[in-house]
Amino acid sequence: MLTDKKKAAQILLENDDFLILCHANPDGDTLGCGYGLCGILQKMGKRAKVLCADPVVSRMQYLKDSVVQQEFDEKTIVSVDVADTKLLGSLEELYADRILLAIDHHESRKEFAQYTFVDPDAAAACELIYEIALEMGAELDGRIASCLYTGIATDTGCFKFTNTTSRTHRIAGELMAYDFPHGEINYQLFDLKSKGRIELEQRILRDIEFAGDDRIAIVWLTLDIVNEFSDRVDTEDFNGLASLPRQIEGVVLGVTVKQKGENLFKVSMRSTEPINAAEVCGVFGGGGHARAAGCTIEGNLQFVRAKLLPVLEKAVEQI
Ligand SMILES: [Mn+2]
Repeated sequence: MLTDKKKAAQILLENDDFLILCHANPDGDTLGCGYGLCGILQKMGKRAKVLCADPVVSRMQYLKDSVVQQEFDEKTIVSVDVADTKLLGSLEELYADRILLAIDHHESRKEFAQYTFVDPDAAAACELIYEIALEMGAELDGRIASCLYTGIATDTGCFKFTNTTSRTHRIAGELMAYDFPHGEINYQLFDLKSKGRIELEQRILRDIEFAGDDRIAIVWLTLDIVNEFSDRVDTEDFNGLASLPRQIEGVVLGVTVKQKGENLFKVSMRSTEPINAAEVCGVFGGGGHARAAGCTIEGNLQFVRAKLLPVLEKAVEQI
């Protein structure tokens, strides 16, 4: 059943022994919600714990460290930032049909909990946790605020994405009234790179390919490069490369090609208006959003390159 933040607050106030579920392959929002809500409930004298199918990456470890890990038999299960029980990963089987309350902000989502509070206008689910906390009359502190702030900062790309609203800034501003190192957090989340990652970027940028009068930039992450760097970087360091080519002035179509197998390539595209990345990826059976999309192409490197280039060039031809 769909419900509102008043009822969500009431459910949290009336129950105890909470298990909070985050989605697998966790991002700052689901973890910020999980540990933030856990902190809020613990501060009210309730028992609460957080569970996620995958480990927390080191740069977000402070979220996990913000609460006391409690051991008890859970009675109330809440999911945060989870649009579909599939996204719970290995936890799906155990908990999917026992979730009392789902708090989420995804436009397209499945209803799986007894009560669902969803607000797609929220840039981050952490905005909703903050509003529910106010509704509950909960007392916050720096540690709780650092969790909720992290979710908002990460889901908005440090307040840069178009999903950022005045409400986002207002809530972030209210959270900043508590004592936590927001400058340090943003540095860790958005600027800090390992030495291996910088070397990896250097390696792929060495072979960056330009096409379509420099309006297309392509970077290749081949298996050779992955193997060369696998002992120097974390798996996490191979992510987030798709934004690199788009940073180049004049490039309207940034493409990152990751080799997944000898004859399997995953293509990520980032575009500038009016280039529709989803349409370009659609040529290869992929899809996504207008500004960010992806597809998979089978074949060896030469074959994939020969397939891809003319389609990319055609896409930038009309502008
Ligand atoms: Mn989110």
